[in-house]
Amino acid sequence: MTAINDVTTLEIDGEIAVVTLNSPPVNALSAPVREGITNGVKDAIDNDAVKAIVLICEGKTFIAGADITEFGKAPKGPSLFDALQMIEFGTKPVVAAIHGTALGGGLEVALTCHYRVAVPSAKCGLPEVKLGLLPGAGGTQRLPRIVGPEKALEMVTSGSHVGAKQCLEMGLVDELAEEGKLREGAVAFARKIVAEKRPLKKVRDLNDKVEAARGKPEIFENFRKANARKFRGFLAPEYNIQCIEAAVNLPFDEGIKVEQKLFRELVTGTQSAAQRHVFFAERQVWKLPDVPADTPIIPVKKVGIIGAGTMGGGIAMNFLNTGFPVTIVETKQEALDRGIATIRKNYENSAKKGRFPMEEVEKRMGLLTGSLDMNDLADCDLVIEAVFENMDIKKDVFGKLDKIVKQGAILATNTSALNIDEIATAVKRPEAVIGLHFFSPANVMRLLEVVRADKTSNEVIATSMQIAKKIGKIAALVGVCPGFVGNRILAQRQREAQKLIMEGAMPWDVDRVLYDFGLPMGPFAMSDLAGLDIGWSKEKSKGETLRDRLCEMDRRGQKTGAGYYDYDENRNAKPSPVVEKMILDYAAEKGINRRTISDDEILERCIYPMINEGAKILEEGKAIRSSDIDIVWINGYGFPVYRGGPMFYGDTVGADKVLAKMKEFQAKMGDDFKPAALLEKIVAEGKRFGDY
Ligand code: 3H9
Repeated sequence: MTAINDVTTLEIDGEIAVVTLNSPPVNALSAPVREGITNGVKDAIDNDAVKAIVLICEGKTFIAGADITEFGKAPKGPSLFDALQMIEFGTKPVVAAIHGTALGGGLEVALTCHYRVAVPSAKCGLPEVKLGLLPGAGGTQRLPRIVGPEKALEMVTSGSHVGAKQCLEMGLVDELAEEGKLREGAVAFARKIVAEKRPLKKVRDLNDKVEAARGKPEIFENFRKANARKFRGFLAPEYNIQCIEAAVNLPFDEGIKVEQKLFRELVTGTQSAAQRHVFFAERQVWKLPDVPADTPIIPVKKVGIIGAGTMGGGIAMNFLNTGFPVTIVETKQEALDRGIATIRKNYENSAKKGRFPMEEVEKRMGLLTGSLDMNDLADCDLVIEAVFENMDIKKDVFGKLDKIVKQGAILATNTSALNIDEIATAVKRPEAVIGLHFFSPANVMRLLEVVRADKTSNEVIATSMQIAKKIGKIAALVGVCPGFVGNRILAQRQREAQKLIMEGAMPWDVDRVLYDFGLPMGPFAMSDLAGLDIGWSKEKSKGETLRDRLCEMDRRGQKTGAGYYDYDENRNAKPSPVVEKMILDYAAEKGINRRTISDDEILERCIYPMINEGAKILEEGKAIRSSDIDIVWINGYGFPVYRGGPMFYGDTVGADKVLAKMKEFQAKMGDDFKPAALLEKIVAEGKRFGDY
């Protein structure tokens, strides 16, 4: 065996050369890996004894793509293009031996090889679109030549991973090797192609499938139309489509030029920078600097939930889905029955939609026990309280739990606003108390705010993070403060949105600007969806706020057919003349001189105070890092991924510009816009939010 460089070896096995890459964790195409491929393959070609070459990887996976950390930096070492040329135009067949995931640049390397062998558990995909990119090493030109343009469109715009068996059926893989015996299988395959004198099969020369689609622009137009909602705001899906179009309409080398041009545009743009930031943020968020990695984990075998309402039921489903036995407690039989029936109905609907077989419904329901007696929670390892948002009620529940639930268990609250330190005073074991703030609908939304109270133990924190991962959530560890991280930032936007409609904008103006910015809906459409009467009471309402007046008129949102908007029978929203008049009257009553408000002002007034609040959260240590705030807002509130979250967006705009606007607004409109000390510091030091 010869070492080609630190990450590559070359071994000669009779007439077969095996080039092995070993660059943990994922054999990404860093400069040494590119060098290893180029020189390893060259040495094998130069060796007269060698008739064919196998390219294989050590560790958990085949090459999982370009090295994302290299993007945005000056290029170093041999280019990927050189490595691919060495393989494709070499004089000896190269067989890619795939295990784990051949992704992005990794699959592009494999597609440039003359043959591909994979183990059945392997997966292939071009996930660049998720990083705001397109496959820039020939993937968009080679993939459709094997799988056809329709399937290629689907793969490059979804970034989905395709299993080896399906790859075999599609022709992406030539042969499956026995699981665990990839090297033997790939070497045997290489010997076979030598013995059979098979040609050097170059994917670039396969033209049948792309030619068959030539002159059929409707393939692309229909695809664009069918996915318009999904792709809204993102650049990369459209650029990927244009590359597949080029593969269909242009000769291979011309198509490559289109791919390279569009790749360069994306890789240097802000959307891809934002999406790459999110990729790393999603991995960073699990790392807790002050909770040691070897912190003991509490074994969680049984979960208890108090409250079978919308929240409690949704939370229970997360655990049932992943095989945890759950006991759910209510105070009244009727409420318990209703809660359990809703869970069953949700599962049955999912089964009907084909998400899982009907037997699965019974399997999951079989894990659920309903009870009216809190004593049934005694042997739970984790209890999550999801009762009415009222401090006295919560403290009462925790006081009872303290007496009932076994020592060592985690006592969690799903409060979205109450002070968890105060809740913890109701028990004699405050170290066991933590916030697990699920977002509604709790069985769907990916975000979980794990809220650490003053006395929460490291064991409880580490276990909560691990449980979050098990149930498929993305968890951010945050500290106790009003609204925690997500809702605290939301409050800034809601306040400004309300002020804006008094000062001169209409609800639909504010909503349009925020929708166009990329949010799934604006604040007023969101209020209508949630219901304006949450926390409103008819008896106490005195018409003091616009919301009071809307509710008093029974305009309580979508459910009553009217709220800030009027709704038709299909729940399509229309601006409401009634609301417009109400706003004008209300503003007149309050002596507000309405003025024209620009779209820029709407956006800056709604978003910059959010960024400023994020800075306050950081300076108070209520979030570990700026990127955790981005994770919260992307996964809990639909902040557009291609803007990287509010803090990354702040860096895109520039902290200095955010600060200048906050000061300008403060001078005109007061201390709602008082800049955070950290914002001032970041600007003074010429830093970015991302540095925190
Ligand atoms: C591309 O290929 C462009 C080309 O078309 C064009 C070129 C011209 N680079 O996810 P994990 C790190 S774009 C650098 O926790 P898993 C990751 O940050 C690329 N680092 O493991 C983490 O680091 P840490 C297209 C990478 O087992 C560690 O590896 N490819 C890369 O759950 C472990 O990762 C992709 O988009 C990378 N490419 O999942 C694939 N990938 O330990 C992206 C990972 O410090 N990767 N890291 O936190 C993945 O989808 C998953 O990592 C994978 C493994 C499925 C491979």
